[in-house]
Parts: sequence; C-alpha cells; structure tokens
Amino acid sequence: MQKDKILVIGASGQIGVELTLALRKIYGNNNVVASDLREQNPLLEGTGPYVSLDVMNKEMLHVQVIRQNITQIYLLAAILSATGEKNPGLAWHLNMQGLLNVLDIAKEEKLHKVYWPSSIAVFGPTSPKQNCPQQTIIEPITVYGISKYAGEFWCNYYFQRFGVDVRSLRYPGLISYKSAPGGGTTDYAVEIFHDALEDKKYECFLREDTYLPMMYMPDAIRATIELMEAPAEKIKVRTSYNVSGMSFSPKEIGEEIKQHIPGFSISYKPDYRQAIADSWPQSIDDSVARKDWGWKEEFDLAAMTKDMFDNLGKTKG
Ligand code: NAD
Ligand code: AKB
Repeated sequence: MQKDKILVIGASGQIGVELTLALRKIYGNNNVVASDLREQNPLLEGTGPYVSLDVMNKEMLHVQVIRQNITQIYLLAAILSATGEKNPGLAWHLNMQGLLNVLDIAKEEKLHKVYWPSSIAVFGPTSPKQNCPQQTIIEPITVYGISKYAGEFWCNYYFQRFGVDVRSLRYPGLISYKSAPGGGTTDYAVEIFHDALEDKKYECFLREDTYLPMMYMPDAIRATIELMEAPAEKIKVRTSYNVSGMSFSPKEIGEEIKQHIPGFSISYKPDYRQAIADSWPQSIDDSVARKDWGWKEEFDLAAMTKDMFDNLGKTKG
C-alpha cells in the first residue's frame, strides 16, 4: 500500500501548528506538508515542507495534491464564531467552499482520508444545555454554527454517495499555549493566562457564570489522531462526533488561576460574544465517541491550568 502523505490546510493556526508537529512525529517530517494563506508559523520553521496555499483556489489546490502525491488532507482553514458574526458572507463562503473544494478533490483523486473539524457551535438555544447528546435538536444561530452543521452533512453525503473516508469531531473551545486562537468565543480561556502572567488581572468579555465545554490542546490533538487512525468500521458517525474534555465558567477558571498567581483578579464586561456563548450547551455528552473508538480525555481544569503555567512560564521567563 502507498505510504501516506498528508496536506494540512490552515497549518499556521491555533490547531494547525500543533497538529502538524504531531503528524510529523508519526508520519515523518517530509510526509506532512503544511500549508496556509498566511506565512509559516515560526514554530513550524525547519520542521518540514511548507507551501503557501489558498483553499478557495481549487485549481491550485488540486495541482498541489497531485504534485505532492497527497493521500490525506486535514482541512483546518475556517472563520470562527466571533469573527464570523462580523462578516457572515465571508465566513459562509470560506467555511463552505473550502470544504467542498477539498471533498471534490478527495473524490477525484481517491484520497485515503480527509479530516475536517466541526464544533459545539452546531448547537443552538433549543439544544439541551447539560450533557448535550450526539443526536438532538440542532438549530444554530451563528453563521459559523450554520456552516459547521451544513459541513457535517456534506461530509456525510460524500461518504455515503462517493465513499470518501471523511472524519470529523465537534471540538469544544480549545486551550493552548503554543499558538494563539483565531477569533472564537472561547478565546477568553487562552487570553486569561497571558494577562494573568503579564498584569495579574483580566477583563473577561463573558459573564462570570457562562459555562462552556472546553478541551486542552494535547487532548484535542490526541482525539484527532485516534479518530483518524481508528479502523473505518469503528467510525459509525459520518457527520461529526461530540467530544468532551471539561466544562467551566470564567469565575471557575479565575479561581483556579489564583492558585498559581496569588492576587490575580478578574472583572467582567460582556460584549456581543455573550449572546453566542449563551446559545451553546454548557456541557457535552460524548458517550458515542467513547463507545465507537475509545475516546477518553486526560486533562481536567486543574491539570490543564498547571500545564499551561508550566509551559507559559517557560516562554515568558
Ligand atoms: P485559526 O483561525 O487559528 O486557524 C485557521 C488558519 O486557516 C489560519 O492560519 C488562517 O490563516 C488559515 N486560512 C484562512 N483562510 C484560508 C484560506 N483561504 N486558505 C488557506 N488557509 C486559510 O483556527 P483554529 O482554531 O486552528 O481552527 C481550525 C479548525 O478547527 C476550524 O475549522 C475551526 O472551526 C475548528 N474548531 C476550532 C476550535 C478552537 O477552539 N480553536 C473549536 C472548534 C472547532
Ligand atoms: C469558537 O469559539 O468559535 C471556537 C469553537 C467552539 O468552535 N472555539
């Protein structure tokens, strides 16, 4: 069987940097081609091939897939929830057309696998708030959520109709120290660490009691790779799997941060992102992912907070 060669689209983003580095460890540096519209993230420099690529340019994307003998694509290029509400047309266009370009090329070139992330943003105010199940009422109110929900059904369609082995996770808000988040409603949970280290205080754009599902990046990367490496017969959900890590409010993470930064204080100034957060579930039931391919998170709020400070402490001196 042909050795796999992977293209990561959106490799300079919050997930892309860490996923590219993790995939390079498994598949070998030269077998994972990083690509993005913007320049290469410094953390990727010298670790493997990089091409500048616009996922909206289908012809150029197709040329790269053929030229580089690509057999798998990880598509991470998207506009997230908060930025999406500022420019709904652009968010819809990129999030939909980028996915359709990749799915079409995967079909034509008979790629082995495609990965495309969905989000807890598919859920809306009518979905259950606690332990939101895999299958439930799904009526998203953001353009980002609408694009993710439509995307899930395009993935399912290409699998059922054309046999494209496309797999997906509904990530919660992701917390990481390596690369910055790119315009989401859950970004506060990353910003708070930087401000705590720099100023011992943080002004949060969400209310103190806003519980949201979250996950630490090492768990998210492991979930992605475990899903992609699972035997195809174990992947029963071809829209997108619920996955869960932890759930907390700004007040709770503030209390946890105080354990590491005595004197840390948090204030609250909710903005337009509050309505987005209020429309999402507070916690997620991921029992289907656990049953089908053995998902289990490792990090809770305390373990994640400690690891963030251990690592940010190193970088901020
Ligand atoms: P990000 O904004 O940090 O990174 C996206 C990358 O895509 C950026 O580097 C950007 O330059 C690139 N990009 C934008 N337009 C492009 C184009 N036309 N062609 C090529 N590249 C382009 O986003 P992220 O947080 O890394 O998210 C990656 C994926 O995971 C997205 O689909 C997002 O919806 C999903 N997701 C993320 C989170 C999270 O908390 N980070 C949660 C749920 C789902
Ligand atoms: C966002 O807040 O937009 C993302 C997500 C949950 O999809 N982090």
